[in-house]
Amino acid sequence: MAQDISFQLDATDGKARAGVIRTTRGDIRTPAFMPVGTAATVKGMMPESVRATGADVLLGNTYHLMLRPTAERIDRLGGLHKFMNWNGPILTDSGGFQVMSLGALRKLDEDGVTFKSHIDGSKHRLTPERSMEIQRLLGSDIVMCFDECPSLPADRDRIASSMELSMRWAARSKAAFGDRPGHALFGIQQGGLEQDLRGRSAEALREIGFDGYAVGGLAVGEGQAAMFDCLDYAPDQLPEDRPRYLMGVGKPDDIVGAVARGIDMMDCVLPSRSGRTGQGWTRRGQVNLRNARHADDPRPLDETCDCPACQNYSRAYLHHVIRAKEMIGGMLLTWHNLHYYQDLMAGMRAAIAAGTFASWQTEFHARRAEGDI
Ligand code: PRF
Ligand code: ZN
Repeated sequence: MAQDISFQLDATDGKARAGVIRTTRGDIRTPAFMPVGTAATVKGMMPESVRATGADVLLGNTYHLMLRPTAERIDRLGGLHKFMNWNGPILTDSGGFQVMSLGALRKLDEDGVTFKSHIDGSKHRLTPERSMEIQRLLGSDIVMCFDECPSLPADRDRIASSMELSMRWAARSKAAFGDRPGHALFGIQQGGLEQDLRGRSAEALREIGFDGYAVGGLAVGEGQAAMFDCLDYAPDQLPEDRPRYLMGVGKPDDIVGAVARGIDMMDCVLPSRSGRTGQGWTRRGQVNLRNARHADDPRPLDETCDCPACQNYSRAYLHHVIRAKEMIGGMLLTWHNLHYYQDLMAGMRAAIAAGTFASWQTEFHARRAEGDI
């Protein structure tokens, strides 16, 4: 019988944690950053290149894959890992959040949500049971509960009733998921920026019992200061011996602040999406390669980076191919950005293990304050 997924905490430094999630498809070193492979691809990257940046796990999306090419087709073709040629672990989001942000004419009721596809306008329905079925057909290693996430600001009553609905859906997700050795189910805490609602949500999830716990409902318009205020207490409300995953975050300084507050996993489209529009992320902050100041610059984007973009190409070349809309522009910047994000995670893991995370953070912020040079 397949082994269950386990979480081993190796070191803590303040609230920051370093460890490893063991899965049947390989280890996930935490704190972990998960590149987003929404449509069965991390856009512009071959899977072996994503792996070469240091990624241990990818995120896939129920919402996109159920519409195209459909979960049933991926299942017939041997599952998502085989379909996209990624043999490491895959975490899949459950679809509710993407329905609310992308789907048209959404109609929410107690049982689930009906919506129209952003691709062809066809009508679809997601419930906790159907989301669990889709994530099973995909072959996801880490399955997320079906939840609802209100955008902020929202009034307290709306946040409370939405959280309560998500907790009823969490119980239904757990029942529908069943007992699947080798596969994990994560609960998702909601409750907006209300500490007591977050506490009630955490309590409901702990009562149901999950393999890991996500902090959902953040990075939805509240700003970094408000998100950090919430993260000062939200991770502490979740079990200490399970991975804690902050969904959809973020910029490098968001990620560092989240890890400092006890978060173990994160995902974000930012390094890949912004790479395709010419944004490079380095230890000195954000660099817009479209800017004319790079047109004659023979230096690499970051002279201390050992990714292929920085080893083999100049800022002038990156500027040229981005401006000319050549495919390699987005490919090189995506590679660099994912490499930078994974370097950042590796640096934090090493600092936490060494007990030097506070000085690591000071250095991180000092470099960024200098800016691009
Ligand atoms: N729920 C789910 N997916 C998500 C979120 C959430 O709250 C967020 C919020 N930042 C991003 N992705 N299921
Ligand atoms: Zn680089």
